[in-house]
Amino acid sequence: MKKITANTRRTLALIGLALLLHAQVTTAAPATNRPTFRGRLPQDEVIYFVLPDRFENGDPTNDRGHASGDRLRTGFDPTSTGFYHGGDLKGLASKLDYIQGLGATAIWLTPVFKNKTVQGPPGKESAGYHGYWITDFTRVDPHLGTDDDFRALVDAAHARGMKVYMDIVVNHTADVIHYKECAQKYGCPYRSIADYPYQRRGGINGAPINRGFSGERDQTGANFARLTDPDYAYTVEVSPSERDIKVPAWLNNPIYYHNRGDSTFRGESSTMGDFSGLDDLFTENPRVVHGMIDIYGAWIERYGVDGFRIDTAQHVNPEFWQKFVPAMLARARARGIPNFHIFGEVATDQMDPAHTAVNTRVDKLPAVLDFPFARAVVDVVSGVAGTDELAKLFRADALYEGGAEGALKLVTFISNHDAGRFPMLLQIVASKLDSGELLQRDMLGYAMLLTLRGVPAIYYGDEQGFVGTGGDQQSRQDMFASRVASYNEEKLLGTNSTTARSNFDIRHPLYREIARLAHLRTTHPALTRGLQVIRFSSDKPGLFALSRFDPASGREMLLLFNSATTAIHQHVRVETRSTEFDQMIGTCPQRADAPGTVTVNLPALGYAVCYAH
Ligand SMILES: [Ca+2]
Ligand SMILES: [Ca+2]
Ligand SMILES: [Ca+2]
Repeated sequence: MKKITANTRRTLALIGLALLLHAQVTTAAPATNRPTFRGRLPQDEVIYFVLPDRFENGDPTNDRGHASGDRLRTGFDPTSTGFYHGGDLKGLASKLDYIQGLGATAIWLTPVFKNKTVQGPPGKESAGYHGYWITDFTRVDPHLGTDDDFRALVDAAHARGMKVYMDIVVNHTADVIHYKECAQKYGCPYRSIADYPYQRRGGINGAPINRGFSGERDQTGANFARLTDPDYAYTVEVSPSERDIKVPAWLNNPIYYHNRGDSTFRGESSTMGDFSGLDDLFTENPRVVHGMIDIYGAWIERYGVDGFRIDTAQHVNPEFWQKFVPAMLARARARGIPNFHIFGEVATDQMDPAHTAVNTRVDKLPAVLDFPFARAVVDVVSGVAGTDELAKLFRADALYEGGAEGALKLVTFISNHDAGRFPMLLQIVASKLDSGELLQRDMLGYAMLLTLRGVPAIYYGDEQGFVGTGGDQQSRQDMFASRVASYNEEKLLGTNSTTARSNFDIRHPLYREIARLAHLRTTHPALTRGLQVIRFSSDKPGLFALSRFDPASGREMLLLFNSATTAIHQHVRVETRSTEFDQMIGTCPQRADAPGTVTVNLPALGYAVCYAH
């Protein structure tokens, strides 16, 4: 315990020094002998994931995106969960101390590109505060600030050795294209290729069009030159006021979209359907492939960002990623970024690693967000599953490209902006947890996230005890003083504060515990780069024990978690060379009882990190 406190204090002192003398410190990087940020591998990072609109307002003059009128024009309504609240890039840049103090080394922020301000049918409108409804892919949304604000954020992060990961979208743009057959309707059913072939207008009995186009599987320019009429499934319509709204200009041509109606997220529609009306790009067309490579390559070149999180990656055809990913990595290398990270969103609410692994094998995505990890940790920490579920998850690392070594680059999380926050998810599967026990289980979940394999992503606000009442808008609370009544009614964990006040409290028990775990992780390669060996799991709540190994020295880091509400006292196998242990976190066995075995004592819902020497 003492040792960790000393380490943490030293790290904080170094950060302070870096603030004063950052030029010298970042170029010399002396005392720690750790690589500079460009030299760190993806698995060396701890990511902080943030929605800038909900984080900090650094410039009240941009809250309405320089538009005027009511919220349907400006998008601004800080009392509504579905509209802009005023947070921006300047605000985020002003809180880098807070984020770095939490132990995060990289920031992933939701898309910064200019969005369609408001969309949705009358009475069901909401705003693009989350960034996923892009119209202009080449510039920053005016609600979030300017291109210069983004550059200042990236430069400030880099100056203190932190990375910035952009959130990008290639699957769709904002909802600008509509279908005549669905006018005035909310939703538009998917029309399949079998029922609506490309070479007939509006169904198999329609007029011949697109003569000679053989379909999306021949992804050559010659084949796509024969696709000239977009009205094979629906009659495409664009409002005159929005005909030129998209940038670059080629995006305004409906021929570059699938135009088959809403995805059911099954079969053919999974890659060719519109995501709730969002215009689904024809990503098989080589013009679209080159266009997207140009768009996102330019962001790497202009700002020197460190990685991309790819939205809705599983809804784009694999051939697209097979071309796009190597192109992005090449642009990054040319820009002096050798360890550019790319991780795709392949969402599932199941503990199904086969589902997510496919996108690393077939699409060749370097990594994906580890949704099965989130499922397993919720199930195990809530007590509805035995600790076997985690053992089963890690056994399946063999399915990913690169196997267990490749799985080190998966981005793990337990909360996010779509599914919701971890303590809320615990309450759904295991109701009637009082707030004390919920806080304990929350910390147990964070201890797993920050010590197990993968690159941990902390969802902003979790460290302030935000819980939320659901996913999506219900899980996107403000860090600055909120005016949303439903947020402000929530009971936060570990504090008497509410979201009606600004919550950047570095003394919050969750902030302090996450910081302790994150600093431990980033100062011990066993926890960032070390492979895992499972020591004990069972089909009931209780002990989950495993070891990770420093890749250089082979030193064993023993990780112990208790998901039961009773104490644990049992023997656990270790390496025979691991005869004594340093107590990094929690209560550790001091020495082996006999070669290759230790006695583990853990309190209810406790955890420990023990380093052999
Ligand atoms: Ca603002
Ligand atoms: Ca649309
Ligand atoms: Ca698609």
